[in-house]
Amino acid sequence: MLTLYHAPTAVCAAKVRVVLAEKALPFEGHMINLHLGDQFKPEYLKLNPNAVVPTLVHDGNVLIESTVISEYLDEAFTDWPLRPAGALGHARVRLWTKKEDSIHDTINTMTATMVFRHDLLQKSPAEREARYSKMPDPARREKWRRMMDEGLKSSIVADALTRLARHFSDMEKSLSRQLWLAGDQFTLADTGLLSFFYRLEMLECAGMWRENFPRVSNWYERSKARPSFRDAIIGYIPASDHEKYRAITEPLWPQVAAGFKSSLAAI
Ligand SMILES: N[C@@H](CCC(=O)N[C@@H](CS)C(=O)NCC(=O)O)C(=O)O
Repeated sequence: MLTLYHAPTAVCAAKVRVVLAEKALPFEGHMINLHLGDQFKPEYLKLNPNAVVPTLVHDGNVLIESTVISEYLDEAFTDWPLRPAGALGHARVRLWTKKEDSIHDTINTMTATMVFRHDLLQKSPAEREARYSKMPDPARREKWRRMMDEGLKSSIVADALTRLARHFSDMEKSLSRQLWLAGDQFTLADTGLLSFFYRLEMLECAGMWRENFPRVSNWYERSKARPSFRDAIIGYIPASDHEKYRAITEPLWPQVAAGFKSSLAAI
């Protein structure tokens, strides 16, 4: 029995839902309301001391970290493999998923400075501080304080844009040699990025790859055509979120585009 603690729009949770969908694995879902702070409740912290989603429970065993969970599922359920057989194939996939773990931070940065900041700035400084102070990791607390104070002008955003530019460039090179990121098979290297791309698209930032990386654009369109994308990502996102994100982020894109252009020139 598989139980997934997740949230509809959380990109790391969606990453695991894509793996479950690709492998046709049924699961029982428990929604954690991140806006209401369910992730900080003592009973959830016992499962995931980092106060984040996803958490997977398989036959009573608790697993955290989306990449670890994805690899676990691929190893525990061998139908519809998402890695090539053998040590070399696993290593090739691992190289991508390792990079993707650090790319998650850039998606968090762009979402927080473009959308969450818009909401949080409507709260009082004391309410904002109360929210940060619940985050178990001091570095994460500090990052949130700075992102909320500095917004898109922050050097945290400039750093995120540079890391994204490098990542797209690495993808473009890899996709010039093969169909998917780790070879000619669709693997965890690909599944790990899809919800990140969709989030950037929701933030009206798809121009980052559409205007600069044709192979990456083609890879994303092929990935989006897979049923798992519809079932595990799009199907969970309410239309109201799309409208809200578009209204907030469309006017911000020119500023992000200018920063991204400078990052591209510098890599
Ligand atoms: N490295 C973790 C990151 C998990 C993570 O940051 N999850 C976000 C959603 S994508 C979350 O739960 N955030 C809750 C919060 O910010 O309070 C993983 O890959 O599982």
